[in-house]
Amino acid sequence: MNIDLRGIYPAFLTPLTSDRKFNPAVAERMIDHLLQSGIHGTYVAGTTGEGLLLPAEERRLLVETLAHSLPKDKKLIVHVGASQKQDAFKLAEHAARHGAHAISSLPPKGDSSTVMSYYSELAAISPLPLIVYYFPKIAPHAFAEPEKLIDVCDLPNVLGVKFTDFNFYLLQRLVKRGKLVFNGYDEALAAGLLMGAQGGIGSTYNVMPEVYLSIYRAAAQGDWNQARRLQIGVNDVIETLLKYPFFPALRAIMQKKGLDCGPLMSGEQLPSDASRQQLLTEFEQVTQRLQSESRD
Ligand code: MN9
Repeated sequence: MNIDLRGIYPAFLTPLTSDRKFNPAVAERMIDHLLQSGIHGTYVAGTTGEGLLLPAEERRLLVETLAHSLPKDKKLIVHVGASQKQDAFKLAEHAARHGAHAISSLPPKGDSSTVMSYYSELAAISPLPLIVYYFPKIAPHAFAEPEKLIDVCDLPNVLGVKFTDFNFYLLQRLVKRGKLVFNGYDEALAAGLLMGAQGGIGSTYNVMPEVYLSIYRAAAQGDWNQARRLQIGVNDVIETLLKYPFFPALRAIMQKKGLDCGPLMSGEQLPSDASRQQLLTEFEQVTQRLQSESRD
């Protein structure tokens, strides 16, 4: 089986009701909105989608809702990482039963050998190919050295890596080994693509998918000047977003677009209404400039 999973994947913001239950109606509207921009698929229940904080039942409902809403040619990658590995294994089977295209997982807590045995069990059990999640900022001990990541990638049924780091040399080595690499830091998508990444997965893709698609297309055409120009523009937006509590900020922007994702499972919020207003004003100003630049 060789499905083509290359492309641009928003890390789906799990919409919740005011009592913090998964909200399928908003999820359907959100995915329709993202599909209109031409995204290739979505990555659900990861860090951005708060997969680890969602009860298993809600995670399953999220996957079922999106599997049902996505057209045949669009792809669904399901993050199955959980605090108990048995839960991750069950979620992997569930994702396969519902027509997802790949699974992914953050590494478990522990050293490189714990991580290696976890991924080898998960990859063996999973009916779907596995995308390893390399994110040294939040899992600094998972891979003691680059070779450990390469060893995990060489396991059977490991298709690729969600690569959230700025070590582009390592990224390129993974590509050279035939791995599908998704760039993970939105602020460096163009750089990741230049070094061989075949797509990107990102949280800020939710609020400006069209710009990331333009970067992807420019890169595919070898128009690196254009890719860099767009990246520099998009980074002004990211810089603005990172001044605020990040996930609440993304949700405030979606709400402004008419897509109310509700509260976060974590309970994190913007500090005040004034801060929300300030964020929305700054976002508006900085994206207006970007929009005029990104018209291809
Ligand atoms: O890996 C995302 N990471 C998290 C993907 O959500 C924790 C990125 O999209 C970053 O949020 C983004 C901002 O730093 O690049």
